[in-house]
Amino acid sequence: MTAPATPTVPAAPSAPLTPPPEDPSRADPAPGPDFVTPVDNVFVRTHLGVPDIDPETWTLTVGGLVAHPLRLDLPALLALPREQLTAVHECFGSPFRPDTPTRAVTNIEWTGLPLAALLERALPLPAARHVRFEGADTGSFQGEDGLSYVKDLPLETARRDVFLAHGMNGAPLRARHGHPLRAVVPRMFGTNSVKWLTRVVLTEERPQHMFTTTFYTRVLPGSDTPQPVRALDVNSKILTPAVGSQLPHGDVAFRGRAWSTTEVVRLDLSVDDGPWEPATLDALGAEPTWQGFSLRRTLRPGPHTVRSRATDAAGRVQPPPGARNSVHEVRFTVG
Ligand SMILES: Nc1nc2c(c(=O)[nH]1)N[C@H]1C(S)=C(S)[C@@H](COP(=O)(O)O)O[C@H]1N2
Ligand SMILES: [Mo]
Repeated sequence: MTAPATPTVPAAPSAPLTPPPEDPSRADPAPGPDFVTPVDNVFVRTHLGVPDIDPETWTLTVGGLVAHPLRLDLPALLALPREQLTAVHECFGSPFRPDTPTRAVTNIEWTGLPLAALLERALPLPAARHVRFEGADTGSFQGEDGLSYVKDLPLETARRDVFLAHGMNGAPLRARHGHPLRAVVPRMFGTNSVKWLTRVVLTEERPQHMFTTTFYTRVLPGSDTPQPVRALDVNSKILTPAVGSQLPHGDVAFRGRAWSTTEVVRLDLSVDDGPWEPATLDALGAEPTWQGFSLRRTLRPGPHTVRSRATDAAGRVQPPPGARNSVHEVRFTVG
């Protein structure tokens, strides 16, 4: 299959944004005020549906260019030393509309183990350069049948960053979030975090696939070649006031979250087209989580607008409207 430079599909079909069959009424929930997002409030993204997996027969294999191919069943995996990772989890949005903001974002406490623990046992061969991750979900997407969900990363990136999660917020993963095992790639868009993981394959070349080289590519500022959708953008989201809300009085507490691949070092708010003013911003801890921000203002009755703009330690700033991580704007009314 050859990879077009940019997706040629004009509009987003509903497939990537469709809630799973098990809960057809589920729309994107709001992440809420909690630092760790309750599982019920976490968005769900499936391209091929939720597979029916029997945990008794499920296995994970690590193969391809390795000296010692591995096959682990669930008890073997659960018996390995456990670690925790709290990380921001953001959906890139439709692969057909890479410039449209969605701000589907949450912060999750994952339980599992680093992929590196398995790679140490599998012993990658010198020719291995890339890692292919494959989920158990199969189906059709964009007219191609018999697809599975496949992503890839450079071997060194995968060895450094990929976490294999079997728990989410202290409980086993739910079916729709990848039970019994999923990849989690901190500081990257959720599309890289393959759910229902069954196969990890080390290869010399990048796999050519619908979800690796055809879709989920983007042209980043300062480049003219499409790159795989990986690193998060600097971004922020105002959570309160909620979009379109009617507040009883003008003593308003603005609150929200900011995140990036590195620490967000400044968060500015602009109220009613006024100047950017720095909000109080929580520092980034040891883990790749989101950061809270807040600012209080007393406002007159009537319609208002608030915008948020994050700046990260790498000097990246949220751009004006027109980009997927453009400044966030919320309109609300007082009185
Ligand atoms: N196997 C598989 N993994 C997948 C997907 C998928 O469709 N199949 N969707 C990806 C996308 S686009 C996102 S944003 C995240 C969503 O994870 P969640 O549904 O647990 O929030 O899973 C990723 N991993
Ligand atoms: Mo996504």
